[in-house]
Amino acid sequence: MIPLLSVEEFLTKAAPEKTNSQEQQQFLQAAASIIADVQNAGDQAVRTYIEKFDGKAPATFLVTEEERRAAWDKVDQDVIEALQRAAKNIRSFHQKQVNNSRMMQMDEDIIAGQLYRSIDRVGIYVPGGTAVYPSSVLMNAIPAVLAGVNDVMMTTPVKDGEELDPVLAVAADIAGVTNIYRVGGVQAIAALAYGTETIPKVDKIVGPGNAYVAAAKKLVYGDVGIDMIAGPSEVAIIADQSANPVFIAADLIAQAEHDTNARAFLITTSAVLAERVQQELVTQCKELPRQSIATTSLQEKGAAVVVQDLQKAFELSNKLAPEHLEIQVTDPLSHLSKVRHAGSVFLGPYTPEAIGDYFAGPNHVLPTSGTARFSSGLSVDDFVKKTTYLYYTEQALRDAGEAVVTIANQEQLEGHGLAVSKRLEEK
Ligand code: HSO
Ligand code: ZN
Repeated sequence: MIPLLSVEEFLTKAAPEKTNSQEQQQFLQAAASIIADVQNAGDQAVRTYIEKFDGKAPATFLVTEEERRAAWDKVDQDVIEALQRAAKNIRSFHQKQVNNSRMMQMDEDIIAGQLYRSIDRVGIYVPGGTAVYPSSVLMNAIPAVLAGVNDVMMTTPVKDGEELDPVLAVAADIAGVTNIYRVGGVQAIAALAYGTETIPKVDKIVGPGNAYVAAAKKLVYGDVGIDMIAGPSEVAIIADQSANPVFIAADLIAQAEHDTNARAFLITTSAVLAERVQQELVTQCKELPRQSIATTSLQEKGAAVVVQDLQKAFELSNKLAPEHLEIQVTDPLSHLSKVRHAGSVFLGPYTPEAIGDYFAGPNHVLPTSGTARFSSGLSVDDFVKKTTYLYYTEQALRDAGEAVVTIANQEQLEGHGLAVSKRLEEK
């Protein structure tokens, strides 16, 4: 079910796909022409592309207050309560990331510091189609609201101009989203980046999307900020002989059911466990509504490998830098220090990735495709900028003056040196 490979084969299969492939170039080209049209023709172009890709366009893009209120009656009470509980956990985890501005007395005559200021307006892209994830609304919007962002603009596609999925409206309310627009795809990214008559321009766009949306985010980056370019979701599970094959198979399947490109990897020190996981995968897939997606992704994108010891297991995992890493071994916490690169780590048999996807508190918007080597999951930091500041007294400048003039002369920027020495000559 999941191919059992040698270490070399495993590393080749688990290596992320290149982002500058020919296919990628096609996505970029298609996105670029839609973006240019939206820049030129605003709402009219957005409408044309919705009609082209999503069927009928909605009468108005903005979801009204009444529609948002009415959505609450259309969602089951237990769903609302579960989302509220999840939001509370996500809020309390992210609350601890809120950094306060800092003032530092460097020495008697110098004050330096950092101002933390939130971004004014952000756009949250929420995918539609089969992947309607209220959990992603919470994960994207809650850190923005905690950071102090004033306007949180959410865009999401709807089918044939119909009403917004009410669960997304409820999640948006719980998370504190300001406006919701019924627009998806590249046209939504373009509208957020450059503004149209009805959709205001934002300063940063966050949230996952398909390959076209990812290409569009790449193209608008620089004119606006973006969180990351999301690739297919991944999990790597490190397991020893003590791990429970039922749990491991369930977690591999949970990953694989996302879509046929999702990637699930097992790295184990036990050949017996690998074999039992295989059997479990077959059994558990039989009962799964998304059986065909899960089996395709396990077979085509997944891989398992048996290694000689946990040291080697972590070495492989660090090479992958997986989005999610589960550590299902005896005394899992004692191995945390071996993790060098991973988006988010799940320790022990009772911490499935699913608890993090939905509920526990850490963000589920995480770096994929090996980008955990150099980047992090979404957090409050994504919605703040830091402005540094300085205050020097005359004495402090006098103490520094000579060194500054020396460097200025070395760079042949005499004016810089003069900006210091003029002040010191005055008296
Ligand atoms: N595993 C996804 C998040 C998600 N799962 C949303 C279910 N819904 C990426 O971390
Ligand atoms: Zn998931």
